[in-house]
Amino acid sequence: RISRPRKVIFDHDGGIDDYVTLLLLLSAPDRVRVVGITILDADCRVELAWNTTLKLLHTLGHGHIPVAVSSLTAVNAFPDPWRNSVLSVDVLPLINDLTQEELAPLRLATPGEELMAQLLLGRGAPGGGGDAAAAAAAAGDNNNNNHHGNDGDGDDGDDEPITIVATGPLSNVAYVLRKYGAAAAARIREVWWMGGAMWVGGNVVEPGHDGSAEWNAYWDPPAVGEVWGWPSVPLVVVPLDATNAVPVTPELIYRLGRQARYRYSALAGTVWSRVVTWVYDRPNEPYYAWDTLTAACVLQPDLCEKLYDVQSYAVVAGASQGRTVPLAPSPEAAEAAAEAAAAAEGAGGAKGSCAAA
Ligand code: AGV
Ligand code: CA
Repeated sequence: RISRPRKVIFDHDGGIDDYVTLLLLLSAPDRVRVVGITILDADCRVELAWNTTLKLLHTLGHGHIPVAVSSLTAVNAFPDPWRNSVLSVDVLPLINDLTQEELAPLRLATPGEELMAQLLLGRGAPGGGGDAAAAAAAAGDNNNNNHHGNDGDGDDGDDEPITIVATGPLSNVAYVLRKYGAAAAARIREVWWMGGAMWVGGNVVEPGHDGSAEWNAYWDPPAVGEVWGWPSVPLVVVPLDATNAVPVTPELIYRLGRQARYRYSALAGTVWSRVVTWVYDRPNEPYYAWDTLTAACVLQPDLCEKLYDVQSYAVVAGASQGRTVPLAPSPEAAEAAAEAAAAAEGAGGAKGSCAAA
């Protein structure tokens, strides 16, 4: 069956895996059309992340995609060493054949959160008429059209809802829903979010925190609840429960090396090489392809073998700040418990007989 590529807003936060995720999203134009990119000043130095994103786009012939930096700020900031690591991608010779002067005009003055609103409520969007669309347009940057023309800002006459792939904190999405309400919600096909930790431990290691939160949730805990509070906005969460299965290993990078004649593979392998030594430095908590798994599931839904309907909430204060708390036991635990109960019954309730089962 031939279906059109889905429109995607890539809302990232400049981490190392966020760039591999960008490569992945650009690499499958038959499935995904990236209509805009917003960057949050979270797991990066945002000025560098902006340049790096533009350089990657330019290098791969996608210079028309609008890119804007959000003005929203942290509740709990990322550690500086992680934010600094974007420099190791920004300097890659493979993406640096353009000068600062060539880069400068590609920078939009529009705040990222407003670019997101504009892309959703674009002029041609039926749901986006009235005040909201006018406000979005007014908040915009007059230069926009110079850079992306009508290629994907939602004003190209089709009203297909847009998928948001969010690989950082949910602040931009929460902002847009808060400010533009149902008009914006109606234009969102789905939000795919890398974040949270449901039935596994978190990855925040900070004084005064109990370690139960995942960083994207911890950076802006209230944003999680705000987005989750929109029942009409379908949300697919890819939490640490899933991403723990995808550490960045030398084997992964060797595989990309064997297909390095393809530009995307060469670039992806090179970007991953910046974090591979984590397998030695922190064997129990290496770098993961967190965000990349999330985008991979958008491109290829059957990768996602287990998709659960989960009721949960996010903790916004105290030692568990940013923790995402599911309201039921994990489906695996529930299944195992049911099996154990059945086995115990089958064995006449004999003690110990269910362990082997
Ligand atoms: O918690 C995972 C999120 C992902 O969006 N980010 C990194 C990914 O881009 C935060 C993060 C957790 N641990 C990290 C992180 C680490 N060790 N280094 C950098 N970022
Ligand atoms: Ca990220």
